[in-house]
Amino acid sequence: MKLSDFIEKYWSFIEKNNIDHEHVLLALAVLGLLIVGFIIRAFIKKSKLNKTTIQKVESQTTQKLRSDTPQAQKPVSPKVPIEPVAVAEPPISDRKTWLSRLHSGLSKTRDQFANSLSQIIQGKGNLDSETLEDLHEILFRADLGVETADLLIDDLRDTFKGTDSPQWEDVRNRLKIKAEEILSKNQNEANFQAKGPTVVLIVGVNGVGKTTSIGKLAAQYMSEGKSVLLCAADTYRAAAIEQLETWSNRIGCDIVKHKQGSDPASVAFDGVKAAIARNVDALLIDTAGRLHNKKELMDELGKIKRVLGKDLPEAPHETWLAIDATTGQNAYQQVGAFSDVASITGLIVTKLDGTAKGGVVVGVSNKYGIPIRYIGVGEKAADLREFNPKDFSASLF
Ligand SMILES: Nc1nc2c(ncn2[C@@H]2O[C@H](COP(=O)(O)OP(=O)(O)OP(=O)(O)O)[C@@H](O)[C@H]2O)c(=O)[nH]1
Ligand SMILES: [Mg+2]
Repeated sequence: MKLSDFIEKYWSFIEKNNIDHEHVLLALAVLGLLIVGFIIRAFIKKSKLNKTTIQKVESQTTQKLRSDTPQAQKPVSPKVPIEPVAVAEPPISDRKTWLSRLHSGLSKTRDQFANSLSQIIQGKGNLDSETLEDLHEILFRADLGVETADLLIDDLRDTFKGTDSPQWEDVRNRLKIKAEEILSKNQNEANFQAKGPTVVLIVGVNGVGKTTSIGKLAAQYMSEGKSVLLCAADTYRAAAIEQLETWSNRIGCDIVKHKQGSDPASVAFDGVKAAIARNVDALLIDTAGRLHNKKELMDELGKIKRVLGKDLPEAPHETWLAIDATTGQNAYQQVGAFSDVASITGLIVTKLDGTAKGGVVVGVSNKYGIPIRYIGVGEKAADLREFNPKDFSASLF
């Protein structure tokens, strides 16, 4: 039908039935709007469908990629409790800085080993008894002590038995592995209290680095968010109290002190009382340097220890002996003598940066079975760090 015919028919129908034109036009407009509405709705639905399909495909692809990698992991059920990370690893840049400090701190010891050992091994057919004897002497000279040098040499003999012309690098790597094994077997967790103060008593002979180690430790603990109280129980040496006070001001922690010449046991007693009252995390007690062969000074240490336990029965929770690596063989005698009177629970080995006698760390650990808690490779606060057998052995040889 032509459009003109349709319009003609429409007019005749309208006029015949007496219908209002405006009503018809309104009905047509509503119908048109409805049709347009339907078209728009259909269009939106289609585009949503497309989006969901894209997302579905994307997630399938990601899942496939994950399952293709070797570290593929199943999704963890939300019902499974997530274990808290026990020990926060230091940031990578911080760890890198420490490793380079450790490496350069131990350079004197390492260079001595490297020069002497490589000279001995170079050009030798195998590790015969004469070569092993020479190696033994070098280890002994680096203050590893006879027993520990014996252990390392026996291990080299077994490892390289029948090996023709062993490479210096292989011998060195074997020494690293064995030293790490010796050190690791004596390590344990320090007895830090989950609740209430942990009391740490620091002892040692004169000038080994007790007070500076306490300052460095306090700075570290505080940076980890722990509250720290210092206790100046070295009432003997002139300016010892001021030295600790300077640290407390520098790092912003409190200090318990009496006058110079007062009874160190009574300062320690007050220190524990204050630590309990203020509920600090750590009480670090500095003591006077005492020669290990002076009986009355060693007896005084026994008295300090007894007093600490009066208000806090388990205190001191840790007793750390500071030894100076530069003193070499003398450090062995100090560990023996202090262990007899004060049951030492850990060692702080300082001044590893100034010596070629870094072997003392392995030797003392092996001989006395006491864990190494911290090592110092310089005078800055960041130069004292928790001991790690693997890192240490890797830098030693
Ligand atoms: N190079 C180096 N020096 C250190 C290290 N640890 C401590 N010292 C220095 O050793 C010196 C003695 O340190 P102190 O902390 O006073 O030693 P101390 O054991 O408290 O001494 P007394 O209280 O007199 O018995 C200071 O000059 C420290 O800076 C270290 O790891 N490396
Ligand atoms: Mg001191």
